[in-house]
Amino acid sequence: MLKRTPTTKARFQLILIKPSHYDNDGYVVQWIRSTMPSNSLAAVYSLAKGAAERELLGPDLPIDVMAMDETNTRVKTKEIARRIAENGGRGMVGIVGVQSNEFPRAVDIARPLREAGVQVLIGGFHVSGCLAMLKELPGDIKEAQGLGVSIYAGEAEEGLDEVILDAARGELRPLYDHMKHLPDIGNIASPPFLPNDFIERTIGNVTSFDAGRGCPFQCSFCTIINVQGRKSRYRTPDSVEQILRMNYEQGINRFFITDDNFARNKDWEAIFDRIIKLREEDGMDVRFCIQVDTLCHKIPGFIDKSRRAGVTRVFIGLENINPANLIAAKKRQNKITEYRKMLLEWKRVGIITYAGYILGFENDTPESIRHDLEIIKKELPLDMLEFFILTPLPGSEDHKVLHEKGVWMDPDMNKYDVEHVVTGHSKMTEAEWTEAYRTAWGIYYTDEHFETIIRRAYASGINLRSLMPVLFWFSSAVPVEGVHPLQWGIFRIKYRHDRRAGLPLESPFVFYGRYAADIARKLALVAKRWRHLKRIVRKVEADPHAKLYKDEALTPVAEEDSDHMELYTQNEAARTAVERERRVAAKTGNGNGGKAPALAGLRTNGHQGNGHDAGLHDAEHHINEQNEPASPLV
Ligand code: B12
Ligand code: SF4
Repeated sequence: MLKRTPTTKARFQLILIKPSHYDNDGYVVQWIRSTMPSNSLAAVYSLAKGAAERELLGPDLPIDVMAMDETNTRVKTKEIARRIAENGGRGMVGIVGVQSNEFPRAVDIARPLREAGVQVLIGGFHVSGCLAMLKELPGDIKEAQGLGVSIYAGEAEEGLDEVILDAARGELRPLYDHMKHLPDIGNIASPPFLPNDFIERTIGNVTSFDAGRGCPFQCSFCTIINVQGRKSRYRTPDSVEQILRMNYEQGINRFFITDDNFARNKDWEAIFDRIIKLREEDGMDVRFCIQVDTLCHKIPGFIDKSRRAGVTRVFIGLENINPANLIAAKKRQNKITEYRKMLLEWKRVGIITYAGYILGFENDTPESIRHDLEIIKKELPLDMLEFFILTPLPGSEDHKVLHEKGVWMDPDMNKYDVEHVVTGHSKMTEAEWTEAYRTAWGIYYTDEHFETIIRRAYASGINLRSLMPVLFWFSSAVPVEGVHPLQWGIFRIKYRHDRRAGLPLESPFVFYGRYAADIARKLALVAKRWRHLKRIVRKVEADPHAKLYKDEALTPVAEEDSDHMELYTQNEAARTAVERERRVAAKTGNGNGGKAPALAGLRTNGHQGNGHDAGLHDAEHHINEQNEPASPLV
C-alpha cells in the first residue's frame, strides 16, 4: 500500500486519463496519432487547471494537473502510482469521459492503481447513463466500487471542486450523484481547453469543444437526452470566443463542435454571428465541423450562416430511410421527404456532408439494407455515409426497456462500441447482422460510387483535395483496420503486456510475428487504396465536362419525385410518409398544386436549385476551396 508520508514539498497530483477500449484480441486500441482530442478530457482538464490556479487546496498544497488520452498515449500505472507516492500519497486519478465500451478498460486501469493505494474516480457516459435510467446500479459499476473506485455521475462543472477537496483529505466517497442537477455552462470561468502539445498527438490541428448540451428530440436509442437532458444549455458567444481565441493563440484553428445537435442549440445564431464577426472582421481563419439533424435546413438562415461561420463539414443523423424504422425508434423528426432538400442545401453552399446510418432497426434484413443503400447511392446527394449497429447503449430508453423486460444483452461492455451485435434481432441472426454491418461499407464505397461522389462534389464546388482524405478515411477504416472511422488513427500501436485482464500474455514470437505481418498488410492496403482514389480524382479533374455533371440525386427537388423515386415508393411505409406530408402541407397551405408539396419545399426556403446550378453557386465563399484541411474530420 502507498504510504501517506506528509512531506513539506508535496503537491497534489491530479491525473486525468481518457481510456480507450480493447480490440477483439483484447489489446488496447491505440495509435501514434488518434483522430481528435477528447472534449470530455478538455472539459475536465480545464476545470482542474482552474482549481489549481485558484489554489483550491490552499497555498501549501499546490495542484499539478496532468492529462492523457489512452488512444494516443500509453498509460503507465506504476509511474502514476510512484508519482503520487513521491508526493506523500497526495493525489488522485480521474478516469474521464468513460463510455460503456471503455468501462472494462477503465476498471483495468483502476485495478493496479487501487492495489497501490491510489484514489481513483470514474466519470462519463456509462456511469451517468446507468444512474439516469436504471433502478439499481449494474454489476460492473458495483464491482468497480468493490475495488474502492469512486463513481461520478453527472457533469463536473459544479462538482469537481468537492471531489478534489475530498481526495485531498483521502476521503473520496463511493458515489457522487449529480444527475438531478444539470449545471449552467453559459459563462463558466474554465471552458474546455487542451494545450497544444496534447493536440499534437492527434491527426490534424483540430480540437473539440461543446457549445451546448441537450437535445429536444426523443430517439429511443439515444443516451444524450437522458444524461444531458432535453433542454438546450449553451455557452455564451463570449465563452465560445474565449475558447476560439485561446486555441487560435496556440495555432489551432479547426474545431469539432461536439453538440450532438448544434441546430437545436438555442443560441446557435448568436454563436454563429460572433464567429462570423471573428472571421470577417477580425480575420480569424477558424473552421468547424458540426453535427445537426435532418430538419436543420428549415431553420431560417442556419445553412447560410454555417457557411459564413466557417463550417466545412457537417455530420447528419440520417439513421435510416425506412419511415417504419424511424417511427419505431421514435425518430419522427426524420422525414424522408426532407432528406434530399436538406442535402441539396448543404451542397448549395459547398459543405461536405457525412451521414450516420444505423443498421438493425426492426424492419431491417440483410436484403433490405442492401436495397436501401442502393437507393441512397442513387437518389441522395450525400458524400460520406458511416454505419453503426443499433445498440442498446446504457443510458438509452432501448437499454432500459430491454433491461426491464429481461431481454438478453451481451454483458461485455467492451462490445458496446456500436460495431458489435449485443442483443437479438427478430429478422436477422447475429451472424447476418454482423455481416450486414461489415458489408455495408463495401456496398456504399464501391469504385463506381467513389466516382459518383467525387463528380457530384466537383460539380457542387467542393474542393476535391479536401474531400479525398475524408473519403479515404471513411471508406478505408473498416476494410483496413477493422475499426470504425471515428476510432481510427495513424499507425496502430500494441503493447504485448497491455492486454485485457483475464487474457493470457502471448509469446513474443506469436505477438510480434502477427503484429509485423499486420503492419505490412495494412501499409500495402492503405497505399493501394490511396493511389486508387487519387486516380479517380484525377480522372474527374481531367474531364472537361465534369463541372456540368448532373444525376438524379443532384436534380432539384420536384413534385414528380414522389412518383418515381424509390426513396418515396419503395414500400408501404415510404408511400404513407409521403401521403402524410402531402396532407400536412395541404392543411398548412405549404402546398404545391396538391401533388407532393412537401417535396417542393426548396421553393419555400427561397432557394431555386442546388449547388451545381451555376446561378446559385457562390464559389468565392466556399470555405472548402481554401487550404486543404489536414484532418479527416474538420
Ligand atoms: C465528441 C464525441 C466523440 C469524439 C471524441 C470523444 C470525446 N469524448 O470527446 C469521437 C469522435 C472520438 C467519439 C468516438 C466514439 N464515440 Co462518442 N461522443 C462524442 C459526443 C458527441 C460528445 C462528447 C462530449 O464532449 N461530451 C460533453 C462532455 C463534457 O460530457 P461527458 O463526456 O459526459 O463529461 C462530463 C461528465 O460525464 C463528467 N465527467 C466525465 N468524466 C469525468 C471524470 C471526473 C474525474 C469527473 C469529476 C467528472 C467527469 O464531467 C464532464 C464535464 O461535464 C458524445 C455525446 C455527448 N453528448 O456527450 C458521444 C458519445 C460519448 N460517444 C459514444 C460512442 C458510442 C462513441 C463510439 C464508440 C462510436 C464509434 N463507433 O465510433 C466511439 C468510441 C471512441 C473510442 N472508444 O475510442 C456514445 C457513448 C454511449 C455510452 N453509453 O457509452 C455517446 C454518448 C454518443 C451516443 N451515441 O450515445 N465520440
Ligand atoms: S436527434 Fe440525436 S441527439 Fe437528439 S435525441 Fe435523437 S439521437 Fe439523440
